[in-house]
Amino acid sequence: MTRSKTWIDNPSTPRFVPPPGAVDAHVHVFGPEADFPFSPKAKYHPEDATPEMLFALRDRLGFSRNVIVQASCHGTDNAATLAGIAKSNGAARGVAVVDPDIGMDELQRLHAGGIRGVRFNFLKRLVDHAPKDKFLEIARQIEPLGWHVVVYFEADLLEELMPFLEAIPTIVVVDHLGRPDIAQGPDGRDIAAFKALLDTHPHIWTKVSGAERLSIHGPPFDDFVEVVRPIVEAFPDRVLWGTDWPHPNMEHRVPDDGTLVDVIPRIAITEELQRKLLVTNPERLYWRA
Ligand code: 0GY
Repeated sequence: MTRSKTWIDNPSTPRFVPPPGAVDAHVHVFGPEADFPFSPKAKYHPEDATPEMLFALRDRLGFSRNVIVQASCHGTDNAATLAGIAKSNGAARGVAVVDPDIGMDELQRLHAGGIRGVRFNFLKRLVDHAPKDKFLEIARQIEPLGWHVVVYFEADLLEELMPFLEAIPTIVVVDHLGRPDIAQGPDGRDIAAFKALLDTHPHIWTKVSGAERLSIHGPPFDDFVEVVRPIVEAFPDRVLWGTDWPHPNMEHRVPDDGTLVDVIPRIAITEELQRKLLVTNPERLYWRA
């Protein structure tokens, strides 16, 4: 398999200047493969995207901190994510992917290494199995640690997942707004169903990320802004934002991270909304202790 490269080395410098302490709350590290081989079950084979590259990007974009989310290509071996956090001098925390038989000792080890959540991935193109009963077992185990759950699914699964999401005893953060069809517009079926979910479930948060994945028309992502700005304004205390660098599986449309950052002041139009989105909300989930 050819190794895929899904990021640009010299993204533009954004016009938007993030507030002090800003967190890019959805990034990954890949490898380096020589130290941290990919899972035999990985569905893509990326080039190395190292912590050093991540921190250089963070500085270029004007962010202070990162949340490193375990990517599916590393399976349930969180070593690359932990190594990234360890190299950050306290400027990164992480989200792990774990098996249900993990046990409290290993969870404590992950906590000491900066992990503050677990991710459940429902995308068939990324994982072979998404066992809800096992995921709930994991959610019950991580609750006493004060962690939360990150869930990645697409809009057509939302209705089926409702009882599962309701049964999770911790805060739940949905990746990329549950991937609505943006072509339906701000009053479309998908985003209306997702908004109803947030309206009726105060424990559910969302990452208002993924402009490059969800937009039909691409930069400057007007269609994404039109759909997502009302979500930020309706749920200002339950939203996070991330670049999603190094943008797994985006080889067909590799984004410019600077352009992505310039979407922020268009979906969070006041300084207060920007501070909540980039500082206060991620601090609550990742830097409480
Ligand atoms: C993302 C999106 C994707 C990949 C993964 O864990 C992963 O491999 O999350 C995707 O391909 O949509 O958020 O990174």
